[in-house]
Amino acid sequence: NEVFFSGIQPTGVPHIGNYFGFIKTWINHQNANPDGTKILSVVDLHAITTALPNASVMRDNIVKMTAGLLACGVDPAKTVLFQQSQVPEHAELCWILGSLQTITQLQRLPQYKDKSKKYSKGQVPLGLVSYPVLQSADVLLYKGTHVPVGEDQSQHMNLLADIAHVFNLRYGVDFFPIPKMVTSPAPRIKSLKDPNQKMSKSHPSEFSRLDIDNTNDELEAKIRRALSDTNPSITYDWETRPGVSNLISIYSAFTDKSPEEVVAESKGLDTLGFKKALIDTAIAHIAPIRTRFEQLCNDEGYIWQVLAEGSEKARAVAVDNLSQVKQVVGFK
Ligand code: AQP
Repeated sequence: NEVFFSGIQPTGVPHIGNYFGFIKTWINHQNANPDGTKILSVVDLHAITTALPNASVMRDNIVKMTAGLLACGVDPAKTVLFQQSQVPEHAELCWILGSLQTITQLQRLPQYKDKSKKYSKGQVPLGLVSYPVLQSADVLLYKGTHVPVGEDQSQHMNLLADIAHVFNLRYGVDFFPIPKMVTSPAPRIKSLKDPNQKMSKSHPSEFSRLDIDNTNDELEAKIRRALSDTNPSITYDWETRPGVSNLISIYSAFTDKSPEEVVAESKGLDTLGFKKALIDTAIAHIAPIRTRFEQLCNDEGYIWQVLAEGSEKARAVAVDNLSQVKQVVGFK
């Protein structure tokens, strides 16, 4: 019995990195497998580990992320789409799994190292350290077998498999399946301003990313200002031309063509000409999503209703599985 589970943080509007790295993979699976179990969470408990927005910003971010997922094609009739904090069993299982983890192992993870850098010594919140344990609890609470995520999550997915294995070993049971990571064929999308960093919702510069609610003018301005170099020709080489290679890889993600095909098609274009072609492609793909997104954001009642119905369905499974976990651990 395959159970697909994944989560996305309500830390802003989804950008094309989220879309190509994760949302599109989810939607393809959702539509190709109408019968399998598919559970997708707006992980608000995770979202407070890096920033503590005030309540109205938090609510707004939950609405925007949910509307973004629906606008991209997540279908609540096929996917259980729910709000993590409304299923308290996530935090309870996180506590149990946290007792099987060492702080040293968690502090070694690259995402922790990266995100903890912005705090001064001694100020890193506990939630940031235990983030991957909560992520593991999210998946295992539903006995997830497959986790579609961007490849930037691979270390966390190794940890998840390890935690499931250690739990089974510690209690001498074959309780949790060992979940498999499902990645998108698209490479990690990099920031438009700094191709050494991934494109990210929480990056302070709007110009570092293309969001699914950007207007045509915004898309044009962002692509025009994206980092390239002084070589006018279009060639794909991450070592020497990371900015241009990122633009080629974004174009290839939009068009489902390989970077080599994109380069061959772009013969004769200079960087500006290529950017113009990318602007047209981005507008053609993003404008219809933006229109749906705006309609959905105008109907907040509908968004909260989708989440409430999803959370009720998710909770029924979570309560049952956590009760079994408690039995295994000896809490009852
Ligand atoms: N640049 C990216 N390229 C490919 N995939 C990406 N993902 C994120 N950025 C890229 C994938 O999107 C999914 C949801 O991510 P998340 O919101 O849970 O957290 P994140 O990875 O931390 O994403 P962001 O955009 O960078 O958010 P903030 O700035 O809030 O931390 C994941 O499957 C991720 O792999």
